[in-house]
Amino acid sequence: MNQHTINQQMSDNLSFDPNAVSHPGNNIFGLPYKEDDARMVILPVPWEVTSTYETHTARAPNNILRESHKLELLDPDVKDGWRAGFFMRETDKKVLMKNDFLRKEAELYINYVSEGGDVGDNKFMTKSLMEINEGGVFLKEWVYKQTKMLLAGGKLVGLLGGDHSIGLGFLKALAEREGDFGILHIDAHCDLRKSYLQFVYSHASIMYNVLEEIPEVKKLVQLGIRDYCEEEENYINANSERIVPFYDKLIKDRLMEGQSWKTITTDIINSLPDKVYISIDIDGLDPKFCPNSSSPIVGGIDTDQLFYLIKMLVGSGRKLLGFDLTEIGTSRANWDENVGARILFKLCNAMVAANSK
Ligand SMILES: [Mn+2]
Repeated sequence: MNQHTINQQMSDNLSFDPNAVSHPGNNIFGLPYKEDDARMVILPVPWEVTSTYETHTARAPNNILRESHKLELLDPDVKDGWRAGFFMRETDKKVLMKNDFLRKEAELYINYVSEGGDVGDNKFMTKSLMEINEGGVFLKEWVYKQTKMLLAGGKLVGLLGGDHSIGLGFLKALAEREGDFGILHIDAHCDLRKSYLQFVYSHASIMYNVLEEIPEVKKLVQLGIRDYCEEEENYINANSERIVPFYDKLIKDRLMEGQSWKTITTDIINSLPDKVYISIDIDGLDPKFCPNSSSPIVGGIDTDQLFYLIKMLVGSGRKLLGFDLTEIGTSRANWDENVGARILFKLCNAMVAANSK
C-alpha cells in the first residue's frame, strides 16, 4: 500500500462520523475500514451443501452486511471496540458457485434417501455422495488456507456462515498457532453424529469431526442442547472428560427453581480453559430470534442471556481465539439477518476486548 492510499484511508477514518447514518458503500456495520487497516476480519463462508432443509444460509452474509448498517455503534459493554477496525471480505464467488452446484446434487440425494432409496444400488447417487464429501474436504482446506494467512498477518478472525460445518479448517489453523483450547458451542443440537446421511462433513457432524481431527480441542462446552439422539448422548457420556453439556432442560430447571443466570454463566465459564473459541449455531437461541433457520426448536436462550455470557467470558480474562456464527436463514423482513448482525457486532467487540491485553 502506498503512502497516498494510507493517507486517504486515514482521512476517511478520521472524517467518519459514528453518529451519522451510514454510507451504503461502506463495509460491515457501516464502517469505513479496508482489510489492511482492520484488526478484525470477518470471512464469509457461503456454504450449505449438507443442509437438511433449504434455507439459503450461504447467501446470509450479504443480507447481514446490509442489515448491519442499521446498528448503532455504541456497545455499553465494549465502548469504541469498532475503532480497532472491523472489515468483512466479499463473498468468494467461486466457493458460492461450487456450493450451488453441490447443493443441487445434495437435494436430489437427500430426496432419494428420504424416499427409502439405497445409495449403493444407484451409481448416480454414489457419485453424488463422493462429490459432496470431496466438496467438504475442499471447503475445509479453503477455510484453513484463508484463515491461516489472516492469522499470520496478525488479524483477529471470525467466520460468518453458511451452515455449521464451516469452522473445521479455521479450528485446525488455530490449533496449529495456539495449541490447546476449548470451544463454547451454542446450539439446539450436539452436532456429534458420526456422519449424517453419509455426509462426512455434515453440519450435523461438525463437533464430532472437530473432536476426532483436532486433539488440541480439550473441552467442548455445549449450551442450548435440546434436540439430540441416543448415539450422541452415548458419545457425550463416553467422552465426559472432554465434553461438558449444559442441556437446555437442565438450565431451564435451574432458572425455574430460582438460580440466577449469573450462577449458571459462571459454571459455564469455569468449564472452559484459558483460550476459547465460540461456535454459534443460531438455532441455539429461542426460535423467535431465528424463525428462518433450518431447524428452529422451542426453548433455547435469549440474546440478552447470550450477550451477558459473552461479557462475563471476556471479563474472566480468557483469550478469545475466534468464532463462527452460522445457520442464519434469509427472510423477507430481514429479521433473522438483523439479529445475526447484532450478534456479529457483539462477537467482534468481544474479540477486540479479549485480545487487547
Ligand atoms: Mn449446529
